[in-house]
Amino acid sequence: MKSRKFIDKVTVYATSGRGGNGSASFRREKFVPNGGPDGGDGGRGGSVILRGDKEEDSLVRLFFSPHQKAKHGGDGRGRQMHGASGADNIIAIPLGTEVWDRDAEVLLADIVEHGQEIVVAAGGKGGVGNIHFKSSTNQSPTKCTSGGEPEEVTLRLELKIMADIGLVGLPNAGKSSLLSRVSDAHPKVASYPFTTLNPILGTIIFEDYTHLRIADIPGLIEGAHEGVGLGHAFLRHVERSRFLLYVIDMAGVDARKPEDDYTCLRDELRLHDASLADRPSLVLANKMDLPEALENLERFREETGVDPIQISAESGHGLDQLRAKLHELCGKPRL
Ligand SMILES: Nc1nc2c(ncn2[C@@H]2O[C@H](COP(=O)(O)OP(=O)(O)OP(=O)(O)O)[C@@H](O)[C@H]2O)c(=O)[nH]1
Ligand SMILES: [Mg+2]
Repeated sequence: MKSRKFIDKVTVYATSGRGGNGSASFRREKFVPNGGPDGGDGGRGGSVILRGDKEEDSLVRLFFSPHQKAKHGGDGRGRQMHGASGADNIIAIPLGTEVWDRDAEVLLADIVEHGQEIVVAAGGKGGVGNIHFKSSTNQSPTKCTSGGEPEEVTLRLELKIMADIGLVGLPNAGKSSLLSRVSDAHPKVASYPFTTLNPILGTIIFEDYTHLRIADIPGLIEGAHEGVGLGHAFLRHVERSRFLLYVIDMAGVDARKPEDDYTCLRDELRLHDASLADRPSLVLANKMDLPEALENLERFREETGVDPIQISAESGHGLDQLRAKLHELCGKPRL
């Protein structure tokens, strides 16, 4: 499987282009002794612009080239020649990226739509040529202005995946197994905890061609909201999911009690962000192919008052019903 570094936070140093200088020049033509001023204006400097792009899914490119510059404007010249504008530097970033001014700690923009733009460093204005300073009292002005200074800004970009559905569960609960069965993603599945080290996005495509994006995040453990384990760094990726799927290992393969797992998950989410506990959700009882699962299910129902949807990510049991339910519940998909 192609492995790719997952980068969800980067520092970017953006510098716009300087404006071109205005020119102080005089017309020189045969038989025209005092031709008057003809110095053109400088071109505007290029801006550094961030633009949301639905095809982008990582900040990895910026991670490897954090210094982003735009071109300087050209200087104005004689014969009223205007300097060329400096080209903008337009950078495509994934939807769900927060753009922060790193030093001021101010949120500049939250890029959530395809094509949404923010100018993070505006190009310097072009200087004015002496042609504009001619007046009745000054027919030969030598005055012109310099181009505007470039802007420099240090940004922090933070990607929060925008999935329709977020999978949450303890390590080994079977989240990645489920993702690989219902979506087009093929995450690594293994019998040891913390197999998944980065969030993984998959797409579920339905028969009517609508689709939902589903995010698998590394397993959460108790204390995750305080930074224990791996999941804490990724909890923010579920913040934007419209819908949560709690994946519970109902067979208790790792000698845990499923009802404790469920309580632990809800607590961790609530402590991370109180609104997450109220997010629409479904509880999935996974590993129902194992005999212990049936026994545990009774107790789980009694203790939590929740009647989970029974599935087996291994045998495929219950997955068609689950897909149908997701289709129905998530309503209009976010395209
Ligand atoms: N018997 C059975 N085993 C399952 C089922 N689903 C997953 N497993 C097994 O459980 C183990 C963990 O599965 P994963 O899908 O890697 O679990 P995960 O929740 O993604 O784990 P982390 O990435 O570590 O958080 C693997 O050995 C799977 O084969 C199931 O429905 N039945
Ligand atoms: Mg996994």
